[in-house]
Amino acid sequence: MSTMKSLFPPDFLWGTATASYQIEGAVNEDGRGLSIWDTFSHTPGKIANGDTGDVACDHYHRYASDIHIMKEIGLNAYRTSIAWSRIFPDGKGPLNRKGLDFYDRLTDTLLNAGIQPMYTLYHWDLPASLQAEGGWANRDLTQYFRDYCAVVFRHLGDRVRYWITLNEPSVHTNEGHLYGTHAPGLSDWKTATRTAHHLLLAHGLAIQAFREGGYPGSLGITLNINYFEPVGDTEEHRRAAQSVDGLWNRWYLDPLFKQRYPADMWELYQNHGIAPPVQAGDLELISQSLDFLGINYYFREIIHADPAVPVLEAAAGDPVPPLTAMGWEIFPDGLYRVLTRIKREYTDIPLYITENGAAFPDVLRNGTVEDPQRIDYLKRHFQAAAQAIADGVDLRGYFIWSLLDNFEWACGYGKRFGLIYVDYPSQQRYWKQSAHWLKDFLANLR
Ligand code: IFM
Repeated sequence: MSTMKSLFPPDFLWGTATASYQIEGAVNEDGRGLSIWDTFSHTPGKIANGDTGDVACDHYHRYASDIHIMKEIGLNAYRTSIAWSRIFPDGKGPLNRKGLDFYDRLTDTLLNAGIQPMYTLYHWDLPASLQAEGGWANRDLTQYFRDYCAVVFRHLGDRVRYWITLNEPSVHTNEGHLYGTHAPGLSDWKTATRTAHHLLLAHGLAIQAFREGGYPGSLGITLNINYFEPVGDTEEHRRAAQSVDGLWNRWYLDPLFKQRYPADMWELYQNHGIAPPVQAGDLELISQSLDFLGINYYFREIIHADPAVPVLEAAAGDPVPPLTAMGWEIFPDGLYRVLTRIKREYTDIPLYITENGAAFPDVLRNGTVEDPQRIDYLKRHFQAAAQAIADGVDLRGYFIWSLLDNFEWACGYGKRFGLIYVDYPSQQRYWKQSAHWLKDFLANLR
């Protein structure tokens, strides 16, 4: 670990990451409108155990003590998201001042604690009224998103130094619009490819609004980039891994950094009649320069050719243990490979790991959780990040998912990703051993 000390620069951001619907609760308070996650989670059968984000970690009321925990751990940054439907309850139209007030309080409390906020403008909680207008398949949403972002920038742009337009557009597109496991629960290729294109356009319009306002901070996007490897070195398996990489990674990286959709995926989608309608100027808008790129990394998947799978003709094999409670393979070298790939194939702009972490079957005993697996997980991923820095990657920060156990989407509260254990009935917070470990790690860096 001593080698790590010299490898992470002194101004490196060390934070945790969360998202509005997963922690805030208070869904009916202070004029918040419904989001697609409210409607989805209240639809029977969609979420494990019938869980909803109605109360979640009650962070809306407990943010000050949660920030106190971050300070105690020694963190200097915090990534969370702004709930669009708190600001515009219907996604557009009348502004809800009280929604902005919450993020004002949050921002000022963070800054007073010496913690830099990094705000994501969209972490999947689309105002439900906009879903009623067709959701992201409707191109008009891109303008509504721009208008919402412009208001948030105007309000907080003087104080917030780090902005992220979208969180993981690939996961929102695929889980929400292709596989139907996330809100809004749709399963349709055409809707999915339109959604992806419109999300990227919305990102482009948000950049425009930010640049026009001349705000002092920096702006990026967060992509979920996992590592896909062919099961064997044959043409068919290589092609299968390439398609999966195309669906999840390149469909976003290429337009953002190369101003075009990947030719192989475009051809595949055209052959199936599912390519999105792209208008003149769209790709220029999408590929405007960014100040940084956020990477969320979680796992490796080993891919094989499978002619039975529609469109992609590819599937993931059984993950290789050890696994997290999500069933995800623990593969720290994948983080190194993803970071160095981005530099090699796409961009030299600063990178932040905006999410990395793991769920394990944590049990609260005597006021704490013994979670050696999480400590080991973090150590090994920190080492992979340090190696990437040593090899020239301009990595500026690392955000652990997550500060608190929280609402893990379709898995509900059953999967615990936090450094801090949340006893949901009492809303008591308990430090897991990993939180103590992180505190020592950070103290030793200084
Ligand atoms: O909880 C999610 C988060 O919302 C987005 N990235 C992955 C995390 C763990 O699944």
